[in-house]
Amino acid sequence: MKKAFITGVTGQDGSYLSEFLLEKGYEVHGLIRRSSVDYRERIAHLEGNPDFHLHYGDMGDSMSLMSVIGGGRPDEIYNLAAQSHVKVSFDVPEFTADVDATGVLRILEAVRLTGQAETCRFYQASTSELYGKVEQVPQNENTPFHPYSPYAVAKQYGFWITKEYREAYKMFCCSGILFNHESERRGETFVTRKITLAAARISQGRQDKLYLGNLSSLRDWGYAKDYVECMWLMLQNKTPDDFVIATGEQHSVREFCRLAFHYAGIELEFTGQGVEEKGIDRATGKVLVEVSPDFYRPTDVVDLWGDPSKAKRELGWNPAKTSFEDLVRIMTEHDMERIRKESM
Ligand code: NAP
Ligand code: F7E
Repeated sequence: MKKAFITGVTGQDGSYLSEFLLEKGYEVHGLIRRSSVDYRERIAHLEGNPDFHLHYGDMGDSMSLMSVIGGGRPDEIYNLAAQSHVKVSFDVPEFTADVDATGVLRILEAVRLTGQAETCRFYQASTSELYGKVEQVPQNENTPFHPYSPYAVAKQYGFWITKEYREAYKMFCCSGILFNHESERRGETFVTRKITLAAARISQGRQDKLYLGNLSSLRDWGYAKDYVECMWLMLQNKTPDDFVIATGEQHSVREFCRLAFHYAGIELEFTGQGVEEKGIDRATGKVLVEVSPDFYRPTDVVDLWGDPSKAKRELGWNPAKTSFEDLVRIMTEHDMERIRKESM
């Protein structure tokens, strides 16, 4: 039985990856932080499974990482833990650097210092945010990085230290350069989930209006459930390498919004520009979406579009499993049901 250790196990990706690995017959160990509210929503259904184990620790605490990694001797480590919100990284830049940059080093050193450099395979959750103020569209593994937020700068360290350990110590270390991936488990302050929840609430009379930031921002949005398979595929490959994981399709925040409201039964029409832009309900003429500069970022990444050819060719991964339309529909239908239940 293979043993996997997942940091960030309570997050969107950690929960899907745990399910995926348990189904493959792995013994799964996850790192959790102590919190005053001890309900771990995304993995609650897995707790009690005899092959699923949780360990207290923190990405900022080397001793806990050494203890779990040294004691458990996993075959594979998936480092998904991060302060993952780009806008929040402007408010907590030092914490973001500690967790998202130095945290990666702590894990790699824990593997090396406990004598597992030759046996343990390591996956690092890298990100399309590395391309930042993009220098090429679409982006592939050869596109230069231009990180454009404290989050992205920290993640750039994570990317390079992972590559360094691969070369210096011949460790099996891979980075997945994942473009945005969403789901019904996505954190509620990321733009997609904020929109699907608001569309559900507005259509059921539980909210009046949705305020957003840059509606013209472009993203390559995929389904998180499809993306965790790729993390695993990278660690089963013959040689360690880095891969772009994306759908190869690009859409704006505005398009996401229009489609989510459509699945919630409202046809939106956008008029105006910049902060004056509004999303109006065609049927009633009511303004349902407005722009608020509160959601603007000091520097924003606005043109992400991934080229997943290498992952398709070398890992046999299918980037077209879930279409953009299906992703928006799945998320909106989920949130329509959730709000319906909450309103009962
Ligand atoms: P997420 O839902 O925000 O989950 C982040 C996880 O990290 C949570 O389990 C969180 O624990 C944990 N964490 C944060 N700080 C920690 C600390 N100091 N010590 C231990 N654990 C800590 O993120 P996600 O969307 O699943 O993303 C997973 C990874 O992929 C992240 O590294 C993210 O930066 C990266 N990524 C995400 C995307 C995307 O579109 N989703 C794209 C590219 C890369 P709590 O539950 O206790 O907060
Ligand atoms: O923003 C714009 C915003 O916060 C997407 C993380 O998983 O993916 C995620 O980072 C875009 C940005 O995700 C609002 O300005 C407009 O241009 O959903 P987001 P993100 O910043 O792309 C990458 C790949 C990661 O690695 C990260 O961990 O949408 N936007 N209006 C808004 N964004 C938010 N959050 N809220 C708004 O109201």
